[in-house]
Parts: sequence; structure tokens; C-alpha cells
Amino acid sequence: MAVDVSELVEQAREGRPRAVARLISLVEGASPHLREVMAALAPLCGNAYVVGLTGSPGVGKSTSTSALVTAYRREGKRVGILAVDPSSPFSGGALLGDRVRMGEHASDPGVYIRSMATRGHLGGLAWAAPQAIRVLDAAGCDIVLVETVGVGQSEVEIAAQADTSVVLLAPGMGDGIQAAKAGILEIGDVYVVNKADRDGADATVRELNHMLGLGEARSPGDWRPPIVKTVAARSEGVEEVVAALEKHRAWMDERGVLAERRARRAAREIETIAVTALRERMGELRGGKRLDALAEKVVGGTLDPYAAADELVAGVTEQ
Ligand SMILES: Nc1nc2c(ncn2[C@@H]2O[C@H](COP(=O)(O)OP(=O)(O)OP(=O)(O)O)[C@@H](O)[C@H]2O)c(=O)[nH]1
Ligand SMILES: [Mg+2]
Repeated sequence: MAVDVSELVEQAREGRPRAVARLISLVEGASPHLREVMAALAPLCGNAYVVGLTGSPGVGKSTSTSALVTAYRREGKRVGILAVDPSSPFSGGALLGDRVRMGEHASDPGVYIRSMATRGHLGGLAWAAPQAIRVLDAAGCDIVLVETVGVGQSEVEIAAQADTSVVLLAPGMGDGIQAAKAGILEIGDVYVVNKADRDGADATVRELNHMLGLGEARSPGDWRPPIVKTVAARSEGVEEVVAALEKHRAWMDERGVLAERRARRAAREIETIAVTALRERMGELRGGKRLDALAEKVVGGTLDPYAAADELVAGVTEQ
């Protein structure tokens, strides 16, 4: 099917949701138009503020996201939501519940909701999410909220892609100890103890506070991640979360940290694209004669594996 990329980008800029959806599909599906789309988007990006939300399953990420959207919409901001499921190869299905939970925003033209599965993607989350974020950014979103279930590496990856990372916990989930294990104490810029209507919320805050204080002694100007208690289901504490996000943004702006983070993010993105391309070509070579020939030489002792690798890399990068 013929695709007029500049027309699509134009329509997305006008805020047409179908054009936005189409563009995300193009970048997500690694279509032949991927490069053209990314080139068209490049000069339009850089306005959106990207907030990552992560935490264990069921902690209240979607409910919190929805409440945050309501708060930002009240300020007249355009909001993009990217719900990333790193454990599923299917887009949509597992996140159907989210559609329902976000239902109140589904018909709001100032809100884009998109779910994305990343398992099975070459490069996974690190490859797929930034491109969808770019589409939402170029489409004029002021805020992009990225929700990821905290499983394994995914929360670290999403934290690397966000301007500000929110880590959610809930009382009584044994989260405190798990938090330390999973290393989330290093990635949170803002911590939210949700379900504060349940017993044990204060204990969770205390425990978290204690663990955050155990790290290295901070210098006076350092960011100290705040802990906010919320009842997302009743939108309680959500204004405090918005305030904490604003504060973190201002802190980063003042110190040039935001620009630094974004540059690091771009560097990671370039690296991921390059490595993914190299892997693909290696894969093509693996089935071919070049690698076989090199392997034979290494076994025969006429070539050492480093020299063989150099030759292989040279072969991969020549067009
Ligand atoms: N009691 C209580 N329940 C809440 C609160 N916030 C969310 N819930 C409920 O907790 C359940 C899970 O909420 P979700 O927002 O779907 O949690 P999630 O982290 O997005 O879940 P996954 O995406 O499946 O990982 C739902 O039944 C919510 O209604 C809260 O503040 N208090
Ligand atoms: Mg969810």
C-alpha cells in the first residue's frame, strides 16, 4: 500500500489520532518506511516531557496513569500514553484492561493511548519504545507517560528512556525487600506508595525512606527522591505526584541534567539501532560461507579468533 509519509506527519501534527496510530504502526513494525518516518519526525521532536512509570504487576500503574492524565488535561496539556508490555509478543490483548481503565480518556482528542508489545522485537524495549515516543512527541504531546510492568531488565530500560522515572510500590506486597533486590532504588526519581488506603502504607514509606537513605551520602545540591503516598483509585495524592514531577524537571533544567539525560538516551538509541543492524547482518552471514570459512581457519590454526572477528566485522559493515 502506498504511504504518503509527509501527509501522515502533517495530519499527526494537526492532532488526528488515526495518523498518529498509523505512524506508530509504521515504526513499530519496522516497515520499509521506518527511515523516512524517522527523518520526517526528527526536526519536530524535543518538546515532550517523558515520564516513565514502573512497578510490580497490579501495583496501580494504569490507575495512576489515568489519574495523572486527568490532572494534566485540566492544565490543557496534550498527553500521550504508551503502555509497554515487555513479556508479551502481542500488542493489545493483555492491555485490554487498560483500555477500560483509561476509558474516560478514550474519546478525548487531547489524549493518545497506545499499547505496545516488545517481546520478539529485535532489540526489544530499547529499540521499539523510543520510536513510538518520538511519534507522540512530534504529534504535539506535552507529556508522554510510559507505563511498563517491572519485570527484570525492563524497568531499568524504561528508566533510561524517561526524563523522570516514577517507581510505584504498594503496601503488603513485600515490595520493600524486592525493591532493593531489583535495583529499583537506583532508578527512581520519584517514589509513589500507592494503595495508601490499605494497612501498612506508612510502614512501606518508612522502609523505603530507610533504604533510600542507606546509599552514599548526598551532596547538598543532589536530588533526593521524594516519596508520595497516593490512593490512585480515588485520585488522592495525584496533585502531589504532579508537583514532584515538576520539581524534578525544574531541578534537572537548572543543572543541565535534562540535556545530559537526553543526550545519553540518544546515544543509547543510536547504539541499539547499530547493534541491531549488525546482529541482523551477522545472522545473514551465519548461514553463509564467510563465517564457515573463518571458523575453519580458526580450527586449523591459520587464523586467531580476534583476527577472524575483525574480518567478519569488516565484512558486515561493507555494503
Ligand atoms: N485499594 C486500592 N486499590 C487500587 C488503588 N489503585 C489501584 N487499585 C486497584 O488495583 C488493581 C490494579 O490496578 P492497575 O492500575 O491495573 O495496576 P497496574 O500496576 O497497572 O497493573 P498491571 O498493568 O497489570 O501490572 C485494580 O483493581 C485497581 O482498581 C488504590 O489506590 N487503592
Ligand atoms: Mg497496567
